[in-house]
Order: sequence, then C-alpha cells, then structure tokens
Amino acid sequence: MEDTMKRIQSTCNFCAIDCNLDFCVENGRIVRTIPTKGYPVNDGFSCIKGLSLSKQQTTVKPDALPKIRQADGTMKEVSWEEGFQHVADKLKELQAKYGTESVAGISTGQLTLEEFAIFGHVMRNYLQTNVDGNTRLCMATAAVGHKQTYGYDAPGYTLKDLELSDTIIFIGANPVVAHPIVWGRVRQNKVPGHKIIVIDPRKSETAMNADYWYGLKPRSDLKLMYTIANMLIEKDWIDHKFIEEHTNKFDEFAAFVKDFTLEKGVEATGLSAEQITELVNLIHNGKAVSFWWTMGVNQGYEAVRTAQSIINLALMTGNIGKPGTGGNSITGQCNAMASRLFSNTTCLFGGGDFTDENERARIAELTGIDVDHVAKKPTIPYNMIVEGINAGKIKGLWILCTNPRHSWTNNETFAEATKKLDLFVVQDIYDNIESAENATVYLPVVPGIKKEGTYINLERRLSALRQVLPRGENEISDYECILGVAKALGMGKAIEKWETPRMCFDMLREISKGKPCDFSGVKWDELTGSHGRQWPYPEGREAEFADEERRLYADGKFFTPNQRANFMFEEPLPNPYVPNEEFPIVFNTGRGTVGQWHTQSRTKEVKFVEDVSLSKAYLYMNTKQAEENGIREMDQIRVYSVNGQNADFFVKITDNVPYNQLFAPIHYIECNKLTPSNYDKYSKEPNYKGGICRFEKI
Ligand SMILES: Nc1nc2c(c(=O)[nH]1)N[C@H]1C(S)=C(S)[C@@H](COP(=O)(O)OP(=O)(O)OC[C@H]3O[C@@H](n4cnc5c(=O)[nH]c(N)nc54)[C@H](O)[C@@H]3O)O[C@H]1N2
Ligand SMILES: Nc1nc2c(c(=O)[nH]1)N[C@H]1C(S)=C(S)[C@@H](COP(=O)(O)OP(=O)(O)OC[C@H]3O[C@@H](n4cnc5c(=O)[nH]c(N)nc54)[C@H](O)[C@@H]3O)O[C@H]1N2
Ligand code: SF4
Ligand SMILES: [Mo]
Repeated sequence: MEDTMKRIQSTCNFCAIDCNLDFCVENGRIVRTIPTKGYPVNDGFSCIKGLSLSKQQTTVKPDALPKIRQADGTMKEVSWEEGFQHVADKLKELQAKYGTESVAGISTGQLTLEEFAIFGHVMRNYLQTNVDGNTRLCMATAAVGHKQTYGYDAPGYTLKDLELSDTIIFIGANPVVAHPIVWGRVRQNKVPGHKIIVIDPRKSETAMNADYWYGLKPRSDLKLMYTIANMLIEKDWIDHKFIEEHTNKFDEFAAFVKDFTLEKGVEATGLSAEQITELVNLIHNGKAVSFWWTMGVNQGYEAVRTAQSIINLALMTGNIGKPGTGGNSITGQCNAMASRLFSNTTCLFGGGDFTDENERARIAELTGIDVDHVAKKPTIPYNMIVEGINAGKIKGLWILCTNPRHSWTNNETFAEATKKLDLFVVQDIYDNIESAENATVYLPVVPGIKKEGTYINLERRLSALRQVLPRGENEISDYECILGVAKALGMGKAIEKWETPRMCFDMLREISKGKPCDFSGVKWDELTGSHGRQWPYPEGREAEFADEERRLYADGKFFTPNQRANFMFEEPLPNPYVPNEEFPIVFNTGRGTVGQWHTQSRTKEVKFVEDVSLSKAYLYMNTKQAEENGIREMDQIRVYSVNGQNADFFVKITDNVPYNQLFAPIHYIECNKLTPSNYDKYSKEPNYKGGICRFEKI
C-alpha cells in the first residue's frame, strides 16, 4: 500500500496564513490530509477548512465545459476553443463599438501569483482596460497606508513575532475565528506575563479569550489612537532616538495630537478615563509591543488614517523592526499579498509606478509586449466599475474567483449591474454561485488541488501550490483559461513568454529584481515541498537571507526617498452614519465561524459546517435589546437599513454584542443587501462595518 500512496505537499487556499498540508493520494484520490510538520507557519496544525480541501473531489463537477447563454436564455455547453473565441470576439467587439474601457475585470486575492499576473497582462496591458480585485474589499486600506507610511506596500512582521511579543494588541481583528493559526501562535507565546489586548466594539471570540477587552464605540478608533499618542507624548514615553533617526514629520504630528485630550477621548470612544490610561500604561510597560489590525480597521470611512494611526504608535515607541513588535496588518485571503503587488491593477508588476518610463520599458522587454501596450495608469476602483456598468458605460465584465453579487457592498447594485451587461463572464469552480445567475458565459475551472502556482502569505512568504490530483480530459486551470482567451485575442508575440505558470514565475522573479519584494532567489523546484521563502530573497545573496523567519525594518530603514517612515495623520472626519432617531442601531458585519468562508459557495467543502450552521441568515442581538422588543432566541426580525433596503434575519441573543448594535455574519447574502455604498476616500475600501439600521419583529 505504501508503494502506491503518494504524499504531496501543497498550500491551503482559504485564508492568508497559507498553511502547508501533506495530501496523501491513492488511486487518484486524496485519502488523508496532514498539516505539514516543521513548516514554519503551521507546523503540524491547521483549521478545519484546510483539512476539508479534499471534499473538492466530490463537490466540484468533474470534466465540465464552458457554457454560453443562448438567445432563448438557456445556457449551452461548448468546447473550450469555442468558449475562448466567444469571449475574445466579444471583448474586441465591445471595445471597438464603445471604447477601450467599456470592458473590465474583477479579480480576487484567491488565485495564484501567476494567474493574477497573466490576467493583468491580458486585460491591463494588452486590452488597456480596468481590472480591480476583491482585495479592494479587504486589503486596499493597508496597501495604501503602507505605501504612504513606509514608501512601499511592505508589511514587516513575521509570524514568530506573535510568540515574542509581551504586549499583543488586536484592533478590529478576530483571529480566533478568522485566523486560527495566528491565535495558535499567540498560544505558543512563552514570554512570562505577556498580555493579550483586544480593541473591538463587540466582545468577539478573541476578546473573550484576551486579558483585556476595550469595547469602544464603533468607528472611534482613530480618535482613540490620537488620544493615546498624545498621552504617550505628554508623559514622554516615546523613543526619541528612533523618532529622530528614522521618521519624518514627528513634530507636526505631536503638535496635531495635542488637541486629543483624555477628556475628548473618553467622549469619543465611550471608554472610561481609567480604561484609556490603563491602555497607555500597558503600551508603555511593554518591552516588545505589537499591534495587529484587520477588517475592523480596514473597512471604514477613514480607514487609511486609522491604520496609519496604529503604525504611528509603533513608530513613536520604537516598536518596529524588533522581535515581537510592529504595527501589523493581518491579511485576509490566501494570496492577497500577491494580488497587491503582481496583478498590474494599482501598480505595475512588482510595485512599480505606471508613469516610470524606465520601468515600463523593462516590463515591456521582460513580458514580451510592446511598450505602449504596458498599462499607463492605475485601474479605476471597484465601485467605479460597478457604477460604470449601471451608468451604461461599461458593457463587458469578466469576473474570476469572486462572488460580488453576494460580497459587494449594497449588493443589489451589483445585481442590477449584471442585467445591463452585453458580456458577463463568470469563471469559477461552482456554477451555482449567486453571481452566475445572469452570466452570459460561464467558464468552469479546476480547484486548487488540481493546479499549480505560487502563493504569498501575510508575512511575505512564498509557498508552493502543487497539483495534488490528476485532471480529467476537459479540465483546465484559471491560468490556462486566461491563456486560451489571450491566444484567441490574437496576442501573438505578446503572450509567447507566458506559456506555463513556471515560465510566468521565472519572468516575475526577474521583474522583482532590485525591488523591495525581490524574490529572484526563489526557484520553482526549490519551493516545492519546502518551508516557503519570505521576500526579499534576492538571487546571489541567498546566504544573507537564509533565516526562515525574517522581519523587515530591523535597520530602521524604510522605502521612502529618505528611508524614513512618515507619520501620517489628518483631522478625523465626521461619521457619515451616526445612529439617529430613524436608524438608531449600528449594523456591524464580519466572520461568523471558523468553518464558514465568505459567500459560502465553498462551505460545501466543509462537511461540518453544513451539519452545524444555519442555512438562513441570522444576526446577533444584545440580550437587553431583545427583551425590550419581546424577541426570543431564533425569532425573526426585519432590518431596515440606511441604504433603503431591508432584509429578514433570525436572531441569536448574546451579551457579547452591545446594546444598539447588531452583528451580522457576512456568509448570508442578506448581510450586504444592507451595507451602504460608502468608502474610504484614499483606499476606496467599503465602510462595511459602519452602516446603521432599525428593526421590527416579524
Ligand atoms: N472562518 C473564516 N476565516 C476567514 C474568512 C472567512 O470568511 N471565514 N475570511 C478571511 C478574510 S478574506 C479576511 S479579510 C479575514 C478578516 O478577519 P477579521 O477582520 O478578523 O474578521 P471580521 O469578523 O471581518 O472583523 C473583525 C472584527 O472587527 C470588529 N469591528 C467592527 N467595527 C469595528 C470598529 O469600529 N472598531 C474596531 N476596533 N473593531 C471593529 C468586528 O466586531 C469584528 O470582531 O478573515 C479571513 N479568515
Ligand atoms: N459586509 C461585509 N462584506 C464583506 C466583508 C465584510 O467584512 N463585511 N468582507 C469582504 C472581504 S474582506 C472579502 S475578501 C470579500 C470576499 O468576497 P468574495 O471574493 O466574493 O467571496 P468568496 O466566497 O471567497 O468568493 C470566491 C469565489 O471563488 C470561487 N473559487 C474558489 N476556488 C477557485 C479557483 O481556483 N478558481 C476560480 N476561478 N474560482 C474559485 C468560489 O467558488 C467563490 O465563488 O468579501 C467582502 N465582503
Ligand atoms: S483556512 Fe487558513 S488557518 Fe485554516 S488551514 Fe487554511 S490557511 Fe490554515
Ligand atoms: Mo478579505
């Protein structure tokens, strides 16, 4: 039996941890999944989602063919060649008729590095049009924040920092549910007396397991951080040497925060003076303080400045670049890091500037395309793509590996958009996703266990996705699907260097040379079955970067022109959705359980979830609020949102959600029916957690 059993190491393609797993394959079937022992990220552990990946063997339809919508409304199966040609012809036809930017794409943070790159090459370079990703819904805030503060989108930490920190502060992050391995690493922390602190309006699963919970008013984080900064400065609990040598604009920042007194902080946040003072003391007393934020920060109307206000605290206390420190953004999807740097959407491949002529020439040369076909400007953001369709300016849309009919904010606006499209290509592993309802073309591709490529996790670690299972006759990957359309478009020479993911990987290694994300020293074969590799890892200097768990900024040098980090700050904006008489309740949203993934198209991969979770939308309500309204566990309510929509939810009663707040898991389409069209002004990330509403018992 041992002889026929193969053991293949690959990467989990759910969350940004990128756990490695050993898949035991016998007769073309996965018979066992074992989290890879010794892998620096997850060392023998994983969550239920990774362990359930083998379910794709039965849930994804084998040997599926593309489908094209017919005049009578039915979908007809066609060959791959026909499918490619249809998409290519339609794209060209629409561009000829309505202009270059009349077609667009929406990509994801869940494909491989190579797949982002080829999609960005075809759509952004060759077709000269717009592609945004669901990364906009998730990491755009952190990406913009990093760029302005550090000079490059470079999160500096390594997961080991969770074990080395004596003061771990989670802000708008719920790793017990959303990043179980982050929480696992916190549990490995052996620093005597280390403290875990959670800042979240809701007593989340993480807050329940922390030493301190600060349940601030929703959307008051920016004022809290400025208040803390002011108090640290007043007490002179700051690192003058670090500030002097490694930062810009501290004096302006200090003058700016002077106005953020403790009294005002109390009023803004609803925390007591004692609580804020305690938090300031905790930060001061820590020897290695680390701040970790996720969507409670990124998804807001002043999110970029809030993220930066957290980094400011790390900078001013010298808690950066040293073991157990940092102002650290936790990434969401398995490959959001690669989509941020290599999708050719908001920067040229590798983080370059669209207006940099030298860089454009280099990209042209390396990718084999004419220089005036290299993308000339950043993409228009997601919201403008959806608005563009609804305004009749965008006629063709190609979405892949994302389900915006469900996940997009104020999602009825997306539903409306899908009806107006002449060409609507949906490329997915499941044909029954909500977004496919009005598709004119459906492209069925294989799931992660049947393809190969590269992922980059939250701590900048490249890791190998390797084909675990053989493919059926008609089965192709996202990479091959995009390549097929590229050829049908007649890209010719411009696509010759892109024949395989491996060729693409080598091209991107070359492109990355000399950049902060330089991974030219990472070889495809060496990555297979390895411990992964964090960037930077430049070719020829491998020995210098041999350490398996590395952090950036140890030398206090950043990527700005003068190598200093910028203090970034701005007067807080008025909250666009202050609870009022008509809508007295905050509509908070987020992850429900460890086993549920986003829009739940993949939940059928996790058997356990089907068994235990509700099939209908529910939300959490405070006990007192429920009592006052005569609502019992699992009664139904109708929620009316500020965006003009309403939807029905079952109620789960809890003390962990404060009075006048509701918490709706995002895994039900009703959730985003109620979220508003409102964005951070720099990152254009939706203010998903800041809506307001009222409800009535049904
Ligand atoms: N099981 C599971 N795991 C996942 C995912 C999944 O769908 N399911 N998705 C993955 C992805 S793509 C992402 S981006 C991550 C997200 O990971 P997280 O960001 O950790 O998850 P969320 O539940 O969206 O939000 C975190 C917290 O923000 C809080 N919050 C809301 N408003 C505020 C506020 O004003 N201030 C503060 N400080 N906090 C606030 C919420 O109450 C919530 O507890 O999870 C990843 N992991
Ligand atoms: N209210 C509210 N809304 C939110 C959030 C929130 O906190 N609150 N969070 C936002 C965040 S952070 C995120 S990341 C988004 C996520 O939103 P989406 O990206 O829309 O959610 P997913 O369900 O992950 O969609 C991924 C799709 O890819 C498909 N798929 C899986 N593997 C493959 C593959 O290999 N190839 C292809 N082509 N398809 C594949 C799946 O079947 C699924 O349909 O939701 C956002 N929406
Ligand atoms: S979902 Fe995240 S934590 Fe769970 S196995 Fe996959 S990578 Fe690991
Ligand atoms: Mo995300």
